[in-house]
Amino acid sequence: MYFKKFYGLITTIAIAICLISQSNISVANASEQGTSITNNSQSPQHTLIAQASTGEFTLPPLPYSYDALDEYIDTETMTLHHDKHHAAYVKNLNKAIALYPDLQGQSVEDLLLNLDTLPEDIMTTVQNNGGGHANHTMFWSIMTPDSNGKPTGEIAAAIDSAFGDFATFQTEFNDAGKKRFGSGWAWLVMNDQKELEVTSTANQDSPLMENQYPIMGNDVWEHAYYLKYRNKREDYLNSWWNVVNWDEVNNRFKAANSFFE
Ligand code: MN3
Repeated sequence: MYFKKFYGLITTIAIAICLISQSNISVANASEQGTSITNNSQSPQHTLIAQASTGEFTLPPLPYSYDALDEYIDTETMTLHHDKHHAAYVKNLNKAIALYPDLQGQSVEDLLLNLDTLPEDIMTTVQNNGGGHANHTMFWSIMTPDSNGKPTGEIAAAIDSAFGDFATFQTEFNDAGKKRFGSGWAWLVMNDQKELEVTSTANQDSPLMENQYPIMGNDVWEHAYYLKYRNKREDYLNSWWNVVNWDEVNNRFKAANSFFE
């Protein structure tokens, strides 16, 4: 009996230590991953996507479990999408960067903003895989199982002001995703006039390539939805609003404003 209690206590302590050290690890990774776009150390989520000290980009862990969004995005899709597709973009980006030590230390955002200055033999690889890394890092962060379903805070007012109301914005955003032929993304971006726009890009092209800041984007590659929604991209686009993390979209809206200051 005594030993059972003792053993139980030791297990509890061990689990607690594990949890504490895990949270330390994620904080360490977050700060290692980059410097803040806004220079606001209290907002670690709007960081640039930086290389680790080893000169490599790393696959960020999902900020929730693989099955957290299951009602709208199934567990198998989330697992393959993160662990295989996103991981491949990171791996291929690293392979390209490894050829040019001068590029070590640059963030993904910097690489994408200055694509045309890169060595020609890696330009397309960085466009596709740097874009893939930036787009997916954004994508995981702007989803949550605890979505409140509609915009809050400053982005709510900015959407109303730019598009009339949330429903009109949703329709425009969904249309951008629906009409994207083949693979790509639907976006809400801020342009360099600090105006909000709905756009769409092909493949893994980032809005940063057009000097637009990606505030939120939905992945309309078939790999993002086909297992659950099959060919019905429109159903996926409509469902996706149930998992949007408006707190993080607000963080990105602030980062967008700082980006063009
Ligand atoms: Mn994808």
